[in-house]
Amino acid sequence: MTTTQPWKLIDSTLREGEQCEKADFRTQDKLEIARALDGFGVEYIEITSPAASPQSQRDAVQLARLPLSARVITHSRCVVDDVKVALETGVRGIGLLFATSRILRASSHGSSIQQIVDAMGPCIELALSAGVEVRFSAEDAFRSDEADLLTVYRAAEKLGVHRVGVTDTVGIATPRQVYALVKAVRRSVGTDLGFHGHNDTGCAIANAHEAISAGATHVDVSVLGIGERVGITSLGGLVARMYSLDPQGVAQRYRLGQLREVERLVARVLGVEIPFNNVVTGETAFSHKAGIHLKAMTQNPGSYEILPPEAFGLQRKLIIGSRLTGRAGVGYRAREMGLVFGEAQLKAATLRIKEMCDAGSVDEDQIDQVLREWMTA
Ligand code: HCA
Ligand code: CU
Repeated sequence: MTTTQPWKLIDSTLREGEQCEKADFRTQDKLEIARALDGFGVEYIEITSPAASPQSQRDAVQLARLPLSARVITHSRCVVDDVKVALETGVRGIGLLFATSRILRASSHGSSIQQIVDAMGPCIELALSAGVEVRFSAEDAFRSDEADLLTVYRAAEKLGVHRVGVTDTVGIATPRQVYALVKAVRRSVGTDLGFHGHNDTGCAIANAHEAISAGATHVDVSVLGIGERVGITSLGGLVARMYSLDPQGVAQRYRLGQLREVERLVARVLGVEIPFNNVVTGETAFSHKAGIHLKAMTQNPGSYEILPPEAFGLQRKLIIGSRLTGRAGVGYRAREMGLVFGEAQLKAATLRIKEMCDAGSVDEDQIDQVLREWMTA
């Protein structure tokens, strides 16, 4: 299956994620997040350009020195002085970028496609001569002319970059468009290919998956998807998407049981909660409530779960105390409590629970109480 071909994760929590309104990372936060990401097993950790501020520069030096398995890379405009500053920090890769869309060329930097090609040369050569991994990304690729894109990617390939980057900077691309563009770039460039997609219309996970299907070798993600505006493809979301297609492969590569801790760490640093319905780690991600669902779940957890919670070190929850409950769920809870009900008793106890729930919210202890009372009734 094309979706299981080799692909690597570039976690950009410490770069794109720092561009999130809520993020204001202190040095210790960055070090802790980098260690946690490395523990999870991401292949790359992308950090803010050291040219951004003096503290960013000092932090980059510390991050680059951490003894991690992940490769620490940074991000840089195509400006020779910025690349020099980046190389001095000891990072092992540089992601160069230049906007190629008409709108950003006009509003952001004013360069023509030829001027972009001319500017990338010295930066790419300098980075390659330092022996680091070099990527060139066309910012806002999905609002760029395809011919312009291929011109800059081919020029970057000729200069020797290891990877070109296709970016959906504004979250405008549909999954089909991502598949088509990544395929087109793949056909005309032989380097590795990275995808970076924003989530403005909620398509970032699907888009990253389509990019992999079309031959992307690297995908940018961030913890909880944080980044500019609503952010990018989330680490947990893409891992869940890929796990559903290749459980063994994904479970071997990443320590899935650490996902929730990594997310909790980033949420704490940002001062936010993990959304209750977050993919995999949300409070309700493995909660089952309606009677029909409960019945099937007591027979086979695979009935309504494509991701086993245990694979992520989590547990499912069967919600018995609701007006939507059913006999199978109530019977299941009774058996868990060591109570054996006859059919008629179970039916009556279930009705009682539904009536109580109709009258107001009921907690687990109250349900258990009802079941105990019916046993002795
Ligand atoms: C940015 C833009 C960027 C770059 C992505 C990349 C985007 O904030 O610098 O370097 O691949 O979305 O285009 O994040
Ligand atoms: Cu971005």
